[in-house]
Amino acid sequence: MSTLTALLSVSDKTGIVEFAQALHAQGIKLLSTGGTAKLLASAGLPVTEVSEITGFPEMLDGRVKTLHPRVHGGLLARRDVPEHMAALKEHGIGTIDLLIINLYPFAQATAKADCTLDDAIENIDIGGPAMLRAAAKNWQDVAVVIDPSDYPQVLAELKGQGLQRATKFKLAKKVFAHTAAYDGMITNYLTALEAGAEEKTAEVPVRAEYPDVFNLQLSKVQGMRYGENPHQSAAFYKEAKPVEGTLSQWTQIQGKELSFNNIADADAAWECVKAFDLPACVIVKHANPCGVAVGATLLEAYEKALKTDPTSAFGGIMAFNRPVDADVIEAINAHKQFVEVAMAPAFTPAARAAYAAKQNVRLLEVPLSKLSNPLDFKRESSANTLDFKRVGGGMLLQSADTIDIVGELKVVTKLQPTAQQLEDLRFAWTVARFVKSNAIVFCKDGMTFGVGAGQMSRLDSARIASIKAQAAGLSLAGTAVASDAFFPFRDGLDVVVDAGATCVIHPGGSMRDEEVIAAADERGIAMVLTGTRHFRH
Ligand code: 93A
Repeated sequence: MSTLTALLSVSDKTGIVEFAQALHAQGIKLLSTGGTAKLLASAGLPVTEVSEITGFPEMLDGRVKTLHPRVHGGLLARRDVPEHMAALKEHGIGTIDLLIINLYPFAQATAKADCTLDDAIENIDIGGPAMLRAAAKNWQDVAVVIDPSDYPQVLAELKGQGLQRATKFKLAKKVFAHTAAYDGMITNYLTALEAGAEEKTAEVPVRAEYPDVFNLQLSKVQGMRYGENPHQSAAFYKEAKPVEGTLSQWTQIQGKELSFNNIADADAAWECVKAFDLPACVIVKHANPCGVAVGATLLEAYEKALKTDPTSAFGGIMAFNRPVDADVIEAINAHKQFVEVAMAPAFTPAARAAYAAKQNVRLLEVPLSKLSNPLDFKRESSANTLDFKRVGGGMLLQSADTIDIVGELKVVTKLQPTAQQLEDLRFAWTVARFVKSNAIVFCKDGMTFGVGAGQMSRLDSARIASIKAQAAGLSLAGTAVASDAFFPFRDGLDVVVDAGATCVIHPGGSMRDEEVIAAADERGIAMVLTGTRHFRH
């Protein structure tokens, strides 16, 4: 077989020397652009600069490096078409069989606060995508690697029977997804620029309104048998660079394939359980927590969380914020609680063994963050940064609701909450953030006592929460209540106080705040305002 040629041209040079060394060891000829060539040469690799084969120096500040028939001819010529090969021969052009590229870092450049329009424009890669698309178009003859995670497979195949057709096709598909996303990113950035950005001088930073969105590069992880309902088709996509500690980094250690609803509910449970520092357990049904508790141990947290609403917890999705040991699994089994998905940063071997008989239960390990000690994780840093909502013919985009309380809590009643009540109120408030609006959450001693979710009236949510607590045999006497938004009238407050609540936390800000606060004084309870609202639709 004749010698293969690889062209390497990368902005992010991580791992490129090692990869090039491995290619060289396979007898592959190395061709490269300025900066990449310099790095490879300094590592002692024999490398030919693209400018040597084009006979042109890199010009226009590097804007024209590889845009040349000697490069594109070598990429695009079909090896099975004699006329193509004859043309290469006639013009003295060699084939390029492997292309390793990553593009100018447009996303990183535009994410910087001091990025000017000129900086953004200079970070638009032209030659890279042109080569990528050429190689991907000619995928049968050229292997094109855009993603370093593909390096090992490419090397393994080169060392074995040569690059497989299926692999080359897969690599080409990735390229078109990548260049499409790259161009989409540029379009989005330019479209979202503040008015008049083009008039600003080169020194003045220009900002797109939502720079973070441009970092989202999604790739398909799995198709699903169906979506929310059996007649809907569905797939799960993962971000190229997900925030540490978010769901998509799961490893499934047992159980059936995750369904659309499993993943949606698992996300709700995981985001909620991460909000607690103490050992915590969250049970979710239909995207709402139906039991949340903290305890000295996970076992205690689980037993408490289950008590909130054991009926709804059946078939629930459970999340824990500490490694789960066998005692928790044994307790789940003792309660005969059927679980769809259980997730934690880890399941000990004993915990796995305790669940081994129930192979249909899906167990997911999700790293809380890269920190070795799960207790060290930072609440706010491990949440998604963006939220999307699909609407007819468009999409709503917002920064995620990741903050718990901004600033200080404000006590507005004559009665001050006790230290214990304040703790219960904070716990209730944290839970309420993860309950669909209108949310009313009764809590006590680090445990939910009643959750009213997703009602069109706050009053109904309050009623439902107390009905559910009664159904679970829980007394609401002395509970703390959180409401995700203010009480528009005193009626909602009266319902929770009638049910037994002795302190309430809510954002405040209603036109009738005074009336509601007077009602709290009249009923002899403590009321605390957060100033922050947590609608969740
Ligand atoms: O400026 S470009 O748009 N014009 C080109 O002809 C070209 N060829 C490769 N950008 C070009 N590249 C890009 O240069 C690659 O996509 C890669 O990101 C980068 C590598 O440059 P260097 O090897 O000099 O560090």
